[in-house]
Amino acid sequence: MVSNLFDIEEIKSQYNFKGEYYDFDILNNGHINNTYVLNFDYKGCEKSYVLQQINTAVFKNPEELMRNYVGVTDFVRNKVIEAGGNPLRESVKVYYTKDGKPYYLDKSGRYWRVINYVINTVSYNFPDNTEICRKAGKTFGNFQKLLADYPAEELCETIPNFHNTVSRYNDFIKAVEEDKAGRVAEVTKEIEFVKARKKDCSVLLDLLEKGELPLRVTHNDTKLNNVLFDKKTGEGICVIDLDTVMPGLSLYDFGDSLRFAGNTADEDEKDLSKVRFNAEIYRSYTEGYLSAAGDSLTPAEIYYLPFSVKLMTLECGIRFLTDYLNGDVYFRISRPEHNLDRCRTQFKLVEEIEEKYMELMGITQLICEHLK
Ligand code: GN1
Ligand code: MG
Repeated sequence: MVSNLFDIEEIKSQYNFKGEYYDFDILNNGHINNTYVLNFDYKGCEKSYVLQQINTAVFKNPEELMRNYVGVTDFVRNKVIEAGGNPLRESVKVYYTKDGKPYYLDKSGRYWRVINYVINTVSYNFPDNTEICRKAGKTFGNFQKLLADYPAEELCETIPNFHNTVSRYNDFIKAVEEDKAGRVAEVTKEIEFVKARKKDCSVLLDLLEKGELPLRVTHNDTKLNNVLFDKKTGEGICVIDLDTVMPGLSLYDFGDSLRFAGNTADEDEKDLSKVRFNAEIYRSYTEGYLSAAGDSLTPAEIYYLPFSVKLMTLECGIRFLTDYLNGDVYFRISRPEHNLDRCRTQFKLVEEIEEKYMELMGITQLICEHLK
């Protein structure tokens, strides 16, 4: 069968899949890559693989990206094995093509990769309860620790300046000046919102430059739906979506997680009265995160935890707004004002975080005292 999404016969001819292919599901949780689950019948049992088309407009060097990806997944798998875990459930595995490559470049120039499908897991777009967040915090905290001795010099920057908020701000200013899609006039309020917070954009980068925050190997895309939870035990078992594992700040990962999980509504909710920042989610995520990663963090990294949530939320809002101004060329959208709606939820959250700032500082301090 040839779907207009991918040619299964061509893909099948490249890989040693086990069993007879029968159908596929679309897994489009993310805004960037196209992801499918390929289902096979293997001796009467279902055997599935994940097929992803790498978005080369976003990841301009897919071959370097796959070098990172294999390096990181092999490293994590070895750590899981050392710890006596189950590598096929607790880590991502890249399948190689018949000619020994970790990706397949098809005739039309599209890059594909195949990875393991972890059965009996669930992921959440929305935290049903604070326990899920505590577990997500623990899982990302562990992941952070796991990568602590990864040789950072071996990693390429798959997207240069990915969480460089100053560079994101400059891209935004450029988009305003160019006004490619003729949308500037309708978003003056949002533009002013960003300009009023220009100073925030450089805070963490200045600390990094002064040597007050350490450069680490980080995930950089720590949305809740990038953790797989075991359906039976409910524990977070595997971190996925490893395209942006690069040198970065631990605060990027922490802040981005809470940007997403701390929101009481969806990232693209139109009704802003539903968008609040949930301090209880902050508390449980931070408890989980610090219980796993706390002893490897510096006091400065801990002090800036609440600030990082504000900054990563502001940065994400800036990115959505920039893309809206540029005519929606980066994030996948499914309605005309999708990026604008996303930007507005992020800015509403920034306001909420600003209001609750002292409360979040207090929660963090209390957690640290308990953990001592
Ligand atoms: C993108 O594809 P997804 O949804 O995992 C983006 C993240 C943003 C996120 C916002 C490579 O991630 O940086 O935070 O959308 N990934 C990339 O939802 O740009
Ligand atoms: Mg992602």
